[in-house]
Parts: sequence; C-alpha cells; structure tokens
Amino acid sequence: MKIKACLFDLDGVIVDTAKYHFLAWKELAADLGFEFTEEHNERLKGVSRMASLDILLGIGGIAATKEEKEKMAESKNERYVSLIKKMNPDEILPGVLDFLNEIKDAGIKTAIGSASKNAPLIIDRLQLGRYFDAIIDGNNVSHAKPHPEVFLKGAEALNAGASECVVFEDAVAGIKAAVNGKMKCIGIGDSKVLREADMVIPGFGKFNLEKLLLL
Ligand code: B16
Ligand code: MG
Repeated sequence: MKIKACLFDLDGVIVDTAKYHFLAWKELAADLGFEFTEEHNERLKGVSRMASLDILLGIGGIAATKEEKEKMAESKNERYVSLIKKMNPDEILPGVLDFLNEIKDAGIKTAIGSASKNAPLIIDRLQLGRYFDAIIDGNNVSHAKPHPEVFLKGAEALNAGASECVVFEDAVAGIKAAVNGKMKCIGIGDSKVLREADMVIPGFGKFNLEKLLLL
C-alpha cells in the first residue's frame, strides 16, 4: 500500500500513561471506600474519562448523580494532571523516536489520535510537538472509539484518504475504530487480544519503516 500518513494513539503506544491513570483512579476509589486493582485498570485503557468513571463506579457498586460524577471525574483528573506534569522525554516508549524520525524523513505525515483530553500537555512534557503534524484528541471529538471519528479527523487534517493511513493502537476499541474508518491498523501488544489488527508488534523496539511497508 502507499502510505501517506501514520496516526498514533498516545497512551500505550507513545508513552505509558496508564500507570498514572491507575494511581489517580485508585485514589478516587479509596476515597469512595473500595479497592481498585491493576486488573480493573486494564478495562479503562483507551476508554474516555466519563466512560472510565462509569466502569469504576460499577466495580464499586456505587450509584451517583450526574453532578456527583462530574465532581469525581474532575478530582481524578486533578490528581492525574499533577502526576503527568512531572513526566519527561525519558518516558517515551523504546524505539518510538527512531521510528518517528525514520517516517518523517520518508515524507510520511503524522498525527496523534487519542481519547485523552490531556494529550497536548503530555506531548508538551515529552517534547514531541515537532514530530506531529496534527493532534486530534478528546477535546476535538464527540464520538469515542470504536467510532472512527478521531482517526478520520486525523486523516483529514493530514489531507490523506483512509486507504493511505496506518493507525497504531494498543486498545481493542481503538483497533475497531481504525477498522470502522477503513484504515490499516498495527496493534501494539498481544495478537491474541488485538485480533482485528492487520499486524501486531510488541512495541517499536524492533520495528522500522521497512517492516511498515510490508503491510
Ligand atoms: P483523559 P489513549 C486514553 O488515552 C487512555 O488510554 C484512557 O485510559 C483514558 O481514560 C482516556 O485516554 C481519557 O484520558 O482523562 O486524560 O482525557 O489511549 O486514547 O491515548
Ligand atoms: Mg491507548
């Protein structure tokens, strides 16, 4: 295929922010009087903030009004932001920078396609701004993954057609979003979980442009 653009999910692909989400959700759950485990946290990957809160409240068996939920989400986000503010470029996942440099040199356009409303702050903390031609995140979309909106907007911003894009995703909902957008998709993680991806890699460590072009 002719690749004009690569669209990258953020958490789990470029950086592991799931550990910070976990700490912040765990504190909220403790305030509410129940334990939130790492296993529970797996269910929140790639899921929007409010949908994540609904899952967490379901685990705790807690009912809340819309106003209460908004306060809880705000307090979780304050904790989360205080953690990600301390991030630095050393936290970029292995192989990511080499791969970004390689595809930029080859003239391939790049965009972030993330559910996170904090994506601009994270990109700034990681000093990755110059590597991305567009950032589409939770602030720019009205439909969460598996709806393809975030990737379709990314393609549009890069002036690329869906058939010219490759999506990099770590979450099942994100892979489905790429499939729904009729885009090729490379899963980051376990091929038994990310079944709908066109190719699955454990990370960018041993990945390069030559392998991308095999798609
Ligand atoms: P925020 P991604 C997602 O990022 C995370 O995987 C998910 O756990 C989080 O709830 C979501 O962003 C929203 O994040 O609360 O910062 O808006 O994987 O889509 O880059
Ligand atoms: Mg992700």
